[in-house]
Amino acid sequence: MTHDTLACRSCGDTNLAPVLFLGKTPLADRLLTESMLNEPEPLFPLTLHFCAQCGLVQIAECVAPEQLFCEDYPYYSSFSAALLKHSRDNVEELIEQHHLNEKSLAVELASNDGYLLKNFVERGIPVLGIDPAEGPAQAARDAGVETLCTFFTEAFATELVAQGRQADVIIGNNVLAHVPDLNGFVAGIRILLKEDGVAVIEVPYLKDLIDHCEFDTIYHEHLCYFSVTALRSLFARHDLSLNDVRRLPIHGGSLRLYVGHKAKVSPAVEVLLDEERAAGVNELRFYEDFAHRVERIGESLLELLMGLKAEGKRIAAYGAAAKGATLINYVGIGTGLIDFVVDRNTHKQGRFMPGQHIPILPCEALVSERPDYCLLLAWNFADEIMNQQAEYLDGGGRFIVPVPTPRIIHPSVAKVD
Ligand code: JHZ
Repeated sequence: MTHDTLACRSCGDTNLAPVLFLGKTPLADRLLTESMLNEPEPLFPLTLHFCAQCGLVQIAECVAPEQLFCEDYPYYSSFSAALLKHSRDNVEELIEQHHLNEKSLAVELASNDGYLLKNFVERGIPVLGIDPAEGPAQAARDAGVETLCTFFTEAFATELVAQGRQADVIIGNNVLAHVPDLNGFVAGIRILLKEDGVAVIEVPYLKDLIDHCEFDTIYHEHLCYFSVTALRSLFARHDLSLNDVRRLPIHGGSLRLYVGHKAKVSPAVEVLLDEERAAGVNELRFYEDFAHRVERIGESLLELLMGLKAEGKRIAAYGAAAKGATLINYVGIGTGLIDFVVDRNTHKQGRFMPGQHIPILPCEALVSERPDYCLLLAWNFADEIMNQQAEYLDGGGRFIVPVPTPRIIHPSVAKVD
């Protein structure tokens, strides 16, 4: 882990204000095998900081990317139907709007298991996936998506261009937050993108994180947390223009950015910048009660779970998500409260949650074991999961949503905010 002089990953300013300390937590996607349970588990501090100079929020700690993403990375995008649909719709729209054809090239940075690029492949549009995680990269290749297993950097972009590979479209979903050399990564995008190409980038939205107190989305993979204000200045530093932006519900609230060489800025950008100014997103006061709100969620969730346990109820959890690891470790939810976690991702089943060592089972365990309550760690997919778990709900099972306020969801209330 590195943490020499704390400087903003975007503008370099060293005057950063701490806003939240989540204690020392294990790596969120380092799911343990049975034989790892008796080994010491690395713990790293997790501290959120705000840069008043450019508005970027970041964690102070930087765990080596090789340690985070290369060793047995268990996250495979294709296990959520909602995410697959979201990605397909994105691709369809890009093909239409940019008249992509068999002479175009679509590159995805952090292409994972090919969940998105396969849609271009189906339409006969050449693709290139880039992802450092061997397992997901191999799954993408098996699905017919050309994938290079490596990190995307400025130097790598230069190499691709030297080979004659420049992109009409660059997709980068949920990757910008993961990159230690943020400026090098964006410089790479500028190099790889054709003169009239578009970079389409999705990031979880900082304003949603703070407004809905989604503190569990903070973990060591996520180095940065972005506002439109911070993003615009990041791209401008590399002569790229943030031309359009949309707010999307995915992952608890995200931004989709459309970035190009030439400035053609839609009014939506100014609207969001105004909203951020009005809400004070670029000022420290916006973050001042965040730590206190996080603490209250932790206390009230613990109280809720302990109360149910005292009544003799059995509790499980749904989703061995990275955010679930932050939640259970920060709050201190272990095997005394939760019997098991279920997850559809076959690469996660049979493993144990980091820190708390709760076993991960297939989703069928909810019906066969019939826990009275199920803590929804993957709350961002609440609708999809509740629809899929009709049998558990019909049998009297109930879900608990942890954020923004811990509460038991009744089946009639299918929609979760
Ligand atoms: P999910 C991921 O974080 C990974 P995580 C990453 N760190 C990132 O940046 C963010 O997303 C944005 C399972 N599941 O995707 C699949 C079911 O079992 O919310 C996952 O293990 N059944 C790169 O890990 C987990 O839940 C289902 O029906 O916090 C969800 O994890 C569905 C829909 C999901 O994100």
